Amino acid sequence: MTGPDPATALIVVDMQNDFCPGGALGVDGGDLLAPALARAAESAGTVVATRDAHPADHISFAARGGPWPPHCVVGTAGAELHPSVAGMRFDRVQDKSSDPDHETYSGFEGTGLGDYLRGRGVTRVLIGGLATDYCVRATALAAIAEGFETTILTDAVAAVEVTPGDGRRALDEMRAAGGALDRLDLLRDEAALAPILDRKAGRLHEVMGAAGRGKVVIGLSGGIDSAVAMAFAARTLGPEQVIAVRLPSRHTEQVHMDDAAASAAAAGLPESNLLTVSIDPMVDALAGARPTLRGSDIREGNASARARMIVIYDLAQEHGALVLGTENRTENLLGYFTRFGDAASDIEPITDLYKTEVRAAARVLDQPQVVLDKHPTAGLWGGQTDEDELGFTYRDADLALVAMFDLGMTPEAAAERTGVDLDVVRRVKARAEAVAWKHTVPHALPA
Ligand code: VGL
Ligand code: ZN
Repeated sequence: MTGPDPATALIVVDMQNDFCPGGALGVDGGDLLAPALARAAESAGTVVATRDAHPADHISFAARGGPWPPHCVVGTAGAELHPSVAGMRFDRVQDKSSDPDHETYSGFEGTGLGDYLRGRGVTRVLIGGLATDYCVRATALAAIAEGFETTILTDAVAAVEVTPGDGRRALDEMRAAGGALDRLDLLRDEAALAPILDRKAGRLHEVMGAAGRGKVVIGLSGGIDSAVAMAFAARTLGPEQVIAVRLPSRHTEQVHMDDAAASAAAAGLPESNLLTVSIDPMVDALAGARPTLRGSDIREGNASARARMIVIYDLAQEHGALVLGTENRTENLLGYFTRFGDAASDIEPITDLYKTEVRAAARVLDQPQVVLDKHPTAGLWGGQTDEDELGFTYRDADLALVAMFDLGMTPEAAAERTGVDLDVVRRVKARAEAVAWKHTVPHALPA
């Protein structure tokens, strides 16, 4: 986005103290949106802030049977714009929902905002702010209904999530209604990932608490995914609580064993928490029972992944631990995993991070440079690299997947938006669609 476009307006929805952490209705991450909003503002000729502006006896408050605690009451500090955006230059600050007996989430309802924007020659609206599943949603749907070409900036919004998934569902609904989704940054960098890892830490504690377990076991390959999952767990639970196991086969090169050890050391694991278990006896036994196994790289690779799974689960049983998985979003969407092998786990800490983002997370977690720099490999056979096998680079795949799967773009729009070759985008899409069946484990057949 370059230079302000007079036909474009940015609507900054309800970035108020009460909707930010510490406020009456604080939204996780609401205080972190300002940099993205400021960047979006650079491309907009008009910038509008909306504010929830309730009277003290508003119908949406619990005292009157509504769903919310008192919030954004006019004249209170909670109703003020959050300090992170208070310095932005707004052409208009639009108060809304001031009628005590009427709840409205939309910045357009009864405010004259549509006429104001049209009067300034605005045809295109960008939307960010709070909250994705309430006022952003309603304001975006109203902007679409008013005839504005409407884009919701998914990295400049945050959701209340009364029910988990509400944010995603609201975005899908806005897109289905004719809105477009976009992001300031297609892939998240270190600065964006640091607070995400902090939030994941809270979730990990919750899961461990519910299961009544304090430890995790993880298979360490020497690659970046298991390094990041392990380092995140070590930082969150304490390094003594993480048992890492290297699971070499006769195909495993020494460099990966060394890199795994370097990762564990960087994460502060005591040496006694780094184990090594060869899977050769297991795979040899299987090859004895199934003599044609050795003739097929794919069969031997899958058998190896499943042998590792058995060892990891046995260690978890022995130590009263949960199994920590290592799958990233790129591998997940591309089906680049073995069902009941590397895909088997109790907890998946990085399954929402694209490969490129896992690398950024590794920097947040101070993982060694050798691990950051190496070519990703499933290590199924010597010299193998994932990118050769997939036929495109992870960076291109990540950009194409974000554009198509997170933002709902067509392959043509995705190629245009990301700069990735249309032929590569189409191949990524074809692969993701062909392997979508792998995500359901197992397929039940209700009659
Ligand atoms: C909002 C809940 C209640 C919002 C306003 O701004 O999204 N959410 N009032
Ligand atoms: Zn409200």
